Formats: sequence, structure tokens, C-alpha cells
Amino acid sequence: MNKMDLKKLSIGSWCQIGHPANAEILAKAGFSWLALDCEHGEAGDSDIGNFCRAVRPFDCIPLIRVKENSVMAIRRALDLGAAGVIVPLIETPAEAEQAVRAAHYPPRGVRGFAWQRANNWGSEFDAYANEFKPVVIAMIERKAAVERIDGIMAVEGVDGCFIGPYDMSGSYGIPGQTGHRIVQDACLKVAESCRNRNKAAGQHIVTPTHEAVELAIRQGFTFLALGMDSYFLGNGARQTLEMLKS
Ligand code: 3PY
Ligand code: MG
Repeated sequence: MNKMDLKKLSIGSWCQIGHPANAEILAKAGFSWLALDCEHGEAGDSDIGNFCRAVRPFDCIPLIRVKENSVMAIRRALDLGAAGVIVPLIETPAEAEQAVRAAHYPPRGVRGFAWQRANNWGSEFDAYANEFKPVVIAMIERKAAVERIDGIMAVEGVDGCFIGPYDMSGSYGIPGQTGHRIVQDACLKVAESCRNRNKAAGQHIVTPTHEAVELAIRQGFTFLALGMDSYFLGNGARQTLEMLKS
């Protein structure tokens, strides 16, 4: 399986509801990657395999935002067929290194070998063990992480970062003010560090507008998640009801 080219502009989205139909609809709509949110969403471990099954037929790359930076959360996501993991709340180079080690087989890491969905239940064991290159994305969403960004991006095996704007704004004491100058300055600092290390800069634009997407691209972000299933559903429903009023 080829590694994603995260340095070219790629537009993905987010699934907070575990049902694979949501992922299938978004994959079919044309997003080039999707992340299943096991941190804040309804999805659990048992939804990961079906999420991957739903999106692969559409050439859409399945990623998992794991519930935490743990060996088992990362192992389960990859064993069930994800191309990579987005790891929340990374604050230090040591935490980033821990995530990379969880995602890689020995000697680089500590991932366990087994027959599992990712290697076609063992029938492609050798090819998968030798060729699979996990995508590992560190979520940068706290002030402490921004302050250590160069060290985090220097960790070998971290492919890039992904900004969580809500946690980021919260960590600066202005929760929800994602467009605030302080948050935008933090985003710029992170994008610059990625550029210097030749790593991908990503960002979740939870409520996408033309201006927000344009700004992110201008700032150097290439790996963008736009919206999420729950947002599209709620927003579409509200817009439809509003239309009736006018
Ligand atoms: C955040 O905004 O903190 C997120 O994690 C979005 O996915
Ligand atoms: Mg977050």
C-alpha cells in the first residue's frame, strides 16, 4: 500500500458517527481521505473495520483519529485496516516518538505481528509486514505543543501535524475562538515548522467556509479535513428547514 502524499493538497473529512454508511456517503462524494473519530465521536474499536471496508472501494484513504496515544489504540486501528493514525494531544517529542513506535513493527517500533484484517487475515502477511508504511500524524492542539513544535516535527516517522482548532483555542484560554489572532499565530508557527522539516501541515476546519479554507492554504496547510458527518447532517437539515421559512 502506498503512503499518502500528504504534501500535495488533499481534502478529507471526518466521521464522528460510527455507522459505515456515513463514511460510504462521504467517500462516494469525493473526499480523498476520511478520519474516523474514536476520540470524541461515537465510534469504537468495533466500528474501525467496517469504516475501512466502506471507504476503500472509492479510493478514499481510511485514517483513524485514535482515542488516545496508546500502543493498543494505535495497533487496533492499523490491524483493522487503517492506512494511518491521527494521534490526539501530542505535546512533546517523547509522546510523538511513542506514537511512531506503536505504529511500526520492530525494530523501529513495538507493533505486534499477527494475522489480522490489514494483511487479509494472514494471506498477505509477508507483503504487509515488509511493505506497509503507516501514516502517523501528530495532533497539535495545545500551547505546550506549539512551543515544542520543532522538536515534535523532528521525530523520525512523524509524517506531519494536524491542528485541532478547538483544543488549541481552549489551551490559550479562548475556547471556540478559532479565528482569534492568537490561534492563527499558533497555526502559522506550526505550518512554518512543518515546512522547515518537510513535513505535512494539516488542519481540521470544522465549519468550512471559503475564507477559512483559502486562509489555511495560504498559510501552507495541505492536508485539510473539511467538516464532518454530524456537521453535514445537522447543517443540511437546518438549511432545509430555514428554506421553508423564507
Ligand atoms: C479540535 O478542534 O480540538 C479537534 O480535535 C478537531 O478535530
Ligand atoms: Mg482536539
